[in-house]
Parts: sequence; C-alpha cells; structure tokens
Amino acid sequence: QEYTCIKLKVLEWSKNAKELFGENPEFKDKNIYFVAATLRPETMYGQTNCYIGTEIDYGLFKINDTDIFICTYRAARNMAFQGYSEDRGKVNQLAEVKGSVLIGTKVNAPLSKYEQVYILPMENVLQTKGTGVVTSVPSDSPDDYITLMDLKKKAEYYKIDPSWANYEPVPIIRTPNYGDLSAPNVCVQKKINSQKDRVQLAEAKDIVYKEGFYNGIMLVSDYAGKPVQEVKPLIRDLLVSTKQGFIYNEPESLVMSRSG
Ligand code: ZZB
Repeated sequence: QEYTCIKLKVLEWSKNAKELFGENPEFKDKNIYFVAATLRPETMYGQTNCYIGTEIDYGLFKINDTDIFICTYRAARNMAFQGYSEDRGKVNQLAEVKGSVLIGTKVNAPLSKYEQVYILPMENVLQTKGTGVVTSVPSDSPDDYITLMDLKKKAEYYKIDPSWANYEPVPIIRTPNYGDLSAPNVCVQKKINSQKDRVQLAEAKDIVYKEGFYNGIMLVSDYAGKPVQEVKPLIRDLLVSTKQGFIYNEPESLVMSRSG
C-alpha cells in the first residue's frame, strides 16, 4: 500500500507534553512533525484537525539533524528502511509517549485552509495501520466528520477544550450525488450518530470514497474545476516536492497479518 505521509508541524505542545518535552535540549530548535498517512492527498485543503489514539504508544524519532517525527514505532521502522532515518534501517527513538499526553497540541497542517489545528482523540485509530496518526478531513471522510461531531457535543467527556474542535468542514470537492460536503451528507442520510456506528461508517466511507474519486471535481486550489482523478497525483507530487510530505510504503504482508 502506497501512502502519502503529511508532515504536521508542532507549533505548541499540549500542557502535558510541554511538561515532558518543554525543557528537553534534544527537542530545542528542532522541527517536530506529526506524520499522518493518507490515501487522499487531494483532500489536504480541508484538514480541520488531526487524530491519534489516546491509548496508543507514540515515539519521537530523530530523522536527521533538524527533524523529529511522531508516529508509531512500527511506522518509524518501516520508514528507516525507506530512507527516512540517519542510518538506513536504524531507528533513533528519543522518547515514547501515550497518545493522551499529546492531545491538544497545536500543529500546522500543510495546504489546510486553517493555519492552526489541534491533535484530537479518535476511538477508531488503528495502531497497526499507516503511522497511527490520521489527519482529519470531515468534508470527505465520514469517520473524521462523525468524530468531530462527537468531540463538539461531548468535549468534557473526551477531555478536550471545546475550542480545539471549533472548526467547520470545508467544501473542497463537488460531487453530483452528495454535493459539496459528501461525508456530512452521507452521514445524515445514513443516520449515523457517533463514531461507535462502525458498520455504517465503513459503508459510508466506501460510498464517499468512490463518489469523490470517480465523480468529484475540485472546488479549491490551483486545480479548481478539475476532476479528482486527474489532480490526485499532481497534489501528491506538490506535497512531496515542497517537502510537506513524502511517499511511504506499508509492507503488504504486515498489513494483512496484523490487521486483517
Ligand atoms: C485523509 C483522508 C481524507 C482520508 C478523506 C480518507 C478520506 P483505507 O482505504 O481503509 O486504507 N487512516 C490512515 N491510517 C489510519 C489508522 N491508523 N487508523 C484509522 N484510519 C487510518 O483508508 C485509508 C484512510 O484511512 C486514510 O486516508 C486515513 O484517512 C485513514 F476524505 O486520510 B485518509 C472516504 C475516505 N475519505
């Protein structure tokens, strides 16, 4: 599986992360990025936040003299074999931390309409897939949309500041059957109530994915008016050439044996 990894730069640590890392000289003056794996680079204009699992262990990995990546150890190890480490195949883990500590960290999401977005909790993040970090596009991903609605409705329950979820989905892709906000529209149509409605969410994801890919037209960016199918590789290349992202391959056998 070939993913595009998106680098979301840390602008300000959460309170708990600041206590852990704030004074650490190893992190001083470094560019620290949450690294999210996506199959939909063309949707990055609509990012409103980024999701992690509160119970998942994340590492901070030294990639070179300037950059540190946050993702699962498994992903960092794969990256090390794909050229993203100081020594090929060698992982340099500087720290390990539970996802819950990172919630509320403020980041910059490349291409997003919003300059600053937050790291928020999602129950359905899989440790064994991608990087364990999922960037959120509620306009075009039913899981992202319904989770954002959960967080808005029950901020206290999810232990977040309501302002961190105070973002609206951005219309970025027009579709003939589900309009300009296909994920919210399909969620309403299917009466999906929360991120716990896993079966309906999987169906909604399938519908929205196919509709966006085969029938979607971009509403934003230099590519506005062009079909999603045509611009997807161009936006992927743009992210890579500007170093806001990179290509990451997930070894197939591992995906199947761990999550299949
Ligand atoms: C941004 C995005 C925008 C995504 C969208 C989807 C959609 P698939 O097809 O099942 O492989 N993802 C990545 N890693 C994880 C993880 N560890 N746990 C849970 N979800 C994860 O799905 C690939 C997508 O699943 C990725 O692409 C990512 O979300 C999420 F508008 O990134 B996507 C209709 C889907 N739309």
